[in-house]
Amino acid sequence: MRVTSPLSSVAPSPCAGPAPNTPQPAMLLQAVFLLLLHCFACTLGQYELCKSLVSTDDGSVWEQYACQPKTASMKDHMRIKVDPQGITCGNPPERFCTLENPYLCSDECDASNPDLAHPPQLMQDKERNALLTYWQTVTWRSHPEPLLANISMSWNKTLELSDDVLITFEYGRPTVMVLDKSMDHGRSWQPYQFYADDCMDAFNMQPKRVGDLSPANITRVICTEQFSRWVGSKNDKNVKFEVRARFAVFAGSRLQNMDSLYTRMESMKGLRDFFTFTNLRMRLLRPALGGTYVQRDNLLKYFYAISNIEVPARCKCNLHASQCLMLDGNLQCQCEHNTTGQDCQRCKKGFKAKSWKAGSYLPTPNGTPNTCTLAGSPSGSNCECYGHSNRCSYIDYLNIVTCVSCKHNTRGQNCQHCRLGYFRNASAELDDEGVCIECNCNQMGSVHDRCNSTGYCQCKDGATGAKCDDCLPGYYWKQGCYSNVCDEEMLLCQNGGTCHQSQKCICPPEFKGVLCQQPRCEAGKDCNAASSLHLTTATLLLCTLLAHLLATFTPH
Ligand SMILES: *[C@@H]1O[C@H](CO)[C@@H](O)[C@H](O)[C@H]1NC(C)=O
Ligand SMILES: *[C@@H]1O[C@H](CO)[C@@H](O)[C@H](O)[C@H]1NC(C)=O
Ligand SMILES: *[C@@H]1O[C@H](CO)[C@@H](O)[C@H](O)[C@H]1NC(C)=O
Ligand SMILES: *[C@@H]1O[C@H](CO)[C@@H](O)[C@H](O)[C@H]1NC(C)=O
Ligand SMILES: *[C@@H]1O[C@H](CO)[C@@H](O)[C@H](O)[C@H]1NC(C)=O
Ligand SMILES: *[C@@H]1O[C@H](CO)[C@@H](O)[C@H](O)[C@H]1NC(C)=O
Ligand SMILES: [Ca+2]
Repeated sequence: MRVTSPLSSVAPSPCAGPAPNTPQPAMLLQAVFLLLLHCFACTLGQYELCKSLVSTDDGSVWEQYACQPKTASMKDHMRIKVDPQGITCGNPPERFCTLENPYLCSDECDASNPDLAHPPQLMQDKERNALLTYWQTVTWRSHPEPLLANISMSWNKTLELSDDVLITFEYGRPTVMVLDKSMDHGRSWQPYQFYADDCMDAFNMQPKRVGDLSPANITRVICTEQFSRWVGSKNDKNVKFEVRARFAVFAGSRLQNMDSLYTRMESMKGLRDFFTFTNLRMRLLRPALGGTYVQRDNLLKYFYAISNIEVPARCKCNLHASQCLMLDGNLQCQCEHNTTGQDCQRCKKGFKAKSWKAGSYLPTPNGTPNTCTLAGSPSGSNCECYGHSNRCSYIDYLNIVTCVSCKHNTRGQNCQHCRLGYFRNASAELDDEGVCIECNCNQMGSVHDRCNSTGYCQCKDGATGAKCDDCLPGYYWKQGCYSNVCDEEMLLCQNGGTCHQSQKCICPPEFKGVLCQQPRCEAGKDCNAASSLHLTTATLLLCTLLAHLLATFTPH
């Protein structure tokens, strides 16, 4: 693995180094301990350390804390895509004017000339010598067709916003735009904020400001008119997604009380997720107009131009890492607490005594690390239950410790087996809640409700299929499998009878028997007449009797 740039590091402080692990005089030990304590107070409130070596009378031990990476400028790591193709200006070269100087259309955009080109990467470059660089679109020549552009930003990493997203527009901010976010790498999207000079007109939404929101509805998606109005392009170029103002609702105007915010993050449903994303997308729906309507005689002054996109955020590491590094081109949490995965979202192999949990900000100021523990290690629960039980009991006469009330359909001393009627999910780890799958044996078709380790039930005669809900050839299903009475091969209905659902032959009136093999009357003209449906049971009986008598007296 190639490490290219650290995104965060623990600030050098007297407590960052390991404490002495050789025996020390008691006084010195105590001094070190006090110093360490002091340092925890100053750094751990920010969750910048995952663990620290602490000296005690029994020697040095690691203490673990909830931790998270520092905020970084995620603009440096974002992948930008602009749609539709051909929206970027300069191919072919074109002239444009500005809203301040609408009749001096002397500016030129030319993709083939580095000095006059405005490619997408100029939205995320570092500007040197105060030289403004920006991405620019084609002009609105095709009016009244709308001038639309999408800017998609992806990181291939779950991130958490830690300050305002700031998009800087040159030559005026769009009069209508939407900021979207995705939390699943672009598979699904949701609006984050609507922006318009007239929210009612553009989105049929009441205009709101973040300041209008109360703690209870701080995660509401709003439409704001604050960043879309024309105030002269020089005055305000920024479109904001306000994170700081939302934080301030809980943390105070200068964010002096972050603990209060973090406490809310734990307790208020959806608050943390509101700031979480993997992708962002801007949908630019109408450019700055510089007035109330579009001047059709000068469409060269309408376009979008963005000089910078600032996305201050931190990697989401589930409070299990204090560093997030660029490795092989992707952001990756440097997981502690024996966790692993891009977001430290799993326990490491062999550390699954309990099921994985995100770290917690609570109790403040150090939080709870929720470390993954070695299966069977004394630091975990004494008896491993793979997260399916949190109670153990000592059974005297067997001299064993066993898990009590295994959940998730598990059973066994360590909740390591599946209950009867369930089987082991081969793609799930032992500590997964979905480790046991119901056998689901067909009640009619199976001998009992248990199945083997691949989910196959034991079938009664004639039944087949993993769940015994199907019949073997030669059998038909009717709340269980029964041998065919008739079929199209061996058990053919005779004398023009037809086989009904393998269950019975439907015979022509003159024949009877399971396979219609028997004429109703073997002799006597009356019987032909008897075949008519008007016959009564009595005459039928008489007829049968006659036939029988005839058969008896026929000489051999
Ligand atoms: C922008 O993205 C939206 C959502 O995927 C899509 O419906 C729209 O067509 C896109 N617009 C452009 C100009 O590509
Ligand atoms: C996204 O990140 C994961 C984990 O680091 C990596 O395996 C995957 O290849 C990355 N995908 C892209 C498109 O870079
Ligand atoms: C949020 O709640 C406050 C008071 O509870 C209310 O005045 C305000 O209109 C709500 N905002 C939105 C966008 O619903
Ligand atoms: C796992 O966590 C324990 C503390 O519970 C720690 O002592 C140990 O060093 C960690 N192991 C790894 C491989 O990170
Ligand atoms: C088996 O486990 C996998 C991994 O946890 C899970 O995605 C899947 O839904 C489980 N299957 C069933 C049938 O529960
Ligand atoms: C479970 O039963 C099915 C059907 O009898 C069989 O094919 C399979 O090999 C069995 N699996 C095991 C692990 O015994
Ligand atoms: Ca720039």
